[in-house]
Amino acid sequence: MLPSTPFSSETLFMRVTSFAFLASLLALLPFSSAVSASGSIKQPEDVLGEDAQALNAFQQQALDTTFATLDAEEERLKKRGETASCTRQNLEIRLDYGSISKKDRKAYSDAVLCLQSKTANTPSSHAPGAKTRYDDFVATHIDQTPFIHYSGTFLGWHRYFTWVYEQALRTECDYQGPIPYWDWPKYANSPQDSPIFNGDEYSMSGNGEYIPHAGTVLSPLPGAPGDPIVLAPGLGGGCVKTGPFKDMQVNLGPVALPNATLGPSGGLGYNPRCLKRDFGPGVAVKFTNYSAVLHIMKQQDIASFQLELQGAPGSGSVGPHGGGHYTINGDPGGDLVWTLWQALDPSNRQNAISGTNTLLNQPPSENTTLDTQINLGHAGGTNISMRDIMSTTKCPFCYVYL
Ligand SMILES: *[C@@H]1O[C@H](CO)[C@@H](O)[C@H](O)[C@H]1NC(C)=O
Ligand SMILES: *[C@@H]1O[C@H](CO)[C@@H](O)[C@H](O)[C@H]1NC(C)=O
Ligand SMILES: *[C@@H]1O[C@H](CO)[C@@H](O)[C@H](O)[C@H]1NC(C)=O
Ligand SMILES: *[C@@H]1O[C@H](CO)[C@@H](O)[C@H](O)[C@H]1NC(C)=O
Ligand SMILES: [Cu+2]
Repeated sequence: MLPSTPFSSETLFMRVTSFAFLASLLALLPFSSAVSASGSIKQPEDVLGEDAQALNAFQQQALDTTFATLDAEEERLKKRGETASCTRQNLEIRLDYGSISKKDRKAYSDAVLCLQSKTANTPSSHAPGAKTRYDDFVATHIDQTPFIHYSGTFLGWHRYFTWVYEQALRTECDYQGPIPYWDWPKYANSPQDSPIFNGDEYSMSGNGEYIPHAGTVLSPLPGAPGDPIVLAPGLGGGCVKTGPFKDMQVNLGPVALPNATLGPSGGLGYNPRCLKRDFGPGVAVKFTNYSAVLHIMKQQDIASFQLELQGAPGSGSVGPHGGGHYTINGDPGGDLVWTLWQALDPSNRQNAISGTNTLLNQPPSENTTLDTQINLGHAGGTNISMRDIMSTTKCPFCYVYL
């Protein structure tokens, strides 16, 4: 259930795709966006602000509930002589990039580089620009953007997408660990100094070279309510010259980036160029700070939750989801916040879905339900129903965020 909107569907599409992702960076990042995890591996409690502490408390509560649920399920099956497939023992823990060892960070970026060195599964008749297995994921996201943002499948689709990407890193590139995530608010003041983007050999590469430029302006339609959203310019703008991805060739896109013309074949054509980035504290501080993320966690129903996460159209906010995109020009997903939010009230939230099968219901489509099927095209995975991806501790998944 999405509110009526002051934007035309075309503008919405442009606006959403512009911050929904930058095709070039899509799969480079851990998709799971971030709320700070428990204080134990993060800053000590006493240096955390009130909002960060409140988020930690939510996270603790969510974990306690999840463990209790897992134990109860294990016990229930045991009584019937069956074994649970997801238990405390085999539960995978997704950690913040900065909380894993340097060796593991290197293993992760190596695996992504490996995926970028393998031949694509996408037929060139479908996406001539898809050259690598990594590109398969980018192409799928480009293909499906009109159905997977501001739609009922938004959260579920990104959860499954992240998981299938993780599987590809493991089965095709020998990656062992769980996929790390990017702890947004923790690094909001200075993303360029965070372990994930500081440009050292253990990072996911740094910012683009600095090129003086103005900030991006996202304007609503003439006559529409709401002021243009002016995003502060970042500290880069040019090609990435540091870290593991300094020589990366981006093949697909761009897709509706501000000041960039649409790439050939609607973004699916071959358009080789360097990897560019432009992040800085301006956008991150404004949209991905602790109070912004806390605000989302406090939403009581799924419609408000996912709307606030993406930024309500016309509200002047791009939301933490959009803020994350603009900060790094990648897809930050939202699985972590959704996972936490669900666990805070499982009986009401586990299976809650809101929205239709198209972006802001343009063109009008059916409501998304538990029976709605999603698929990831040539990226991998199977056709799977929303019902089967609502819990991160039920098959095929078995993970939590810490
Ligand atoms: C779709 O969802 C909306 C909002 O929850 C609801 O008002 C409407 O009745 C639903 N339509 C159908 C056909 O179920
Ligand atoms: C976009 O292009 C306009 C006109 O060429 C320029 O003034 C502005 O600085 C550009 N914005 C960005 C973000 O590059
Ligand atoms: C934190 O985020 C909220 C919501 O986007 C914003 O209104 C507020 O100004 C931000 N705080 C800072 C210090 O920028
Ligand atoms: C999966 O879904 C796609 C698109 O909805 C459909 O074209 C395809 O036939 C389905 N594949 C299977 C194996 O059901
Ligand atoms: Cu997306």
